[in-house]
Amino acid sequence: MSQAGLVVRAWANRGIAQLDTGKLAPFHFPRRLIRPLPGDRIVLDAADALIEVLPRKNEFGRGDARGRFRAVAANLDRAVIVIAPRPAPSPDLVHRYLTAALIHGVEPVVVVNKRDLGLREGEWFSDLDDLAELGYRIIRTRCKPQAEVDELARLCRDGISLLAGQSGVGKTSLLNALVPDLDERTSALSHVTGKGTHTTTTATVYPLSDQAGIIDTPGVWEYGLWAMTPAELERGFPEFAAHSHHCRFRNCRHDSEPGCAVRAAAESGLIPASRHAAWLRLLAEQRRIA
Ligand SMILES: Nc1nc2c(ncn2[C@@H]2O[C@H](COP(=O)(O)OP(=O)(O)O)[C@@H](O)[C@H]2O)c(=O)[nH]1
Ligand SMILES: [Mg+2]
Ligand SMILES: [Zn+2]
Repeated sequence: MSQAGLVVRAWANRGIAQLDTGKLAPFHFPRRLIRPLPGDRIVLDAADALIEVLPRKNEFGRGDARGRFRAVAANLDRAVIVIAPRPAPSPDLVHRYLTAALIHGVEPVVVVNKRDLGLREGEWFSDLDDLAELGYRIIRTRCKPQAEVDELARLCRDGISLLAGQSGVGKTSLLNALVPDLDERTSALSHVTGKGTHTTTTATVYPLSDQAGIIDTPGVWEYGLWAMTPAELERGFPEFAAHSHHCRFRNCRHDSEPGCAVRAAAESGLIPASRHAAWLRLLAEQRRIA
């Protein structure tokens, strides 16, 4: 008899699934199958061996040290990009995450945490207004002195949300505020996972309901993109699309080519100059990755 479930954690050739009965089940998988990811829907046999990973609607991931794509999770409904005034975001962090989400067809949401610190956003992250103007969703939260996360909680009620962002911005604190019985879930999970596993570096799904779950991505992420073509990178800048087909050259990189309509749009304020500047930095970064 087979059983269906959701992968909540996977490492080496093992994982933990939340079965549709609600039970947590450890499973193992043969190497010939694709590696299951947190967020995957799977089928196990009666001996808890993996039979099938159901088709994914998307993957979300990052570049490794050699510039190759490494998937972190699957079947996301949104990527929650968490930033805070402390630690301040590195210059292109948000643009990188946005690009990764948009390329994979995952809705990005920028969460500005630690509102209680009272620091003016324009002073520590001047691109935020431009992102709001382009229509990217921005939600402000705080976890201290008491949590204020209602808008984010409402959004996360449906589908799978992945919390991304550099270490220290408050991802785990947000998870605590969003998942009511987090302590019990965490201890149930570590009981099934057993000792000797690097649970502090493994992405984990915390189910909220049949319909929803939140993925925390622990560990220190200096988030980097993977090697990709300029055309792929440009999918991370959808606001260029209305202009780029007026560029003189079909393969225009929107750098210093003559007749570049994207550069002209940035110079005349039709698209934010900060996004064009971010594009040029990520394009240069691609040359280093490749
Ligand atoms: N002042 C303030 N501190 C916060 C807030 N959220 C989290 N922190 C603190 O920031 C630190 C890092 O939080 P944590 O949730 O571990 O961040 P993570 O590394 O992204 O998971 C901890 O000391 C938290 O108490 C907040 O909204 N305001
Ligand atoms: Mg954390
Ligand atoms: Zn151009």
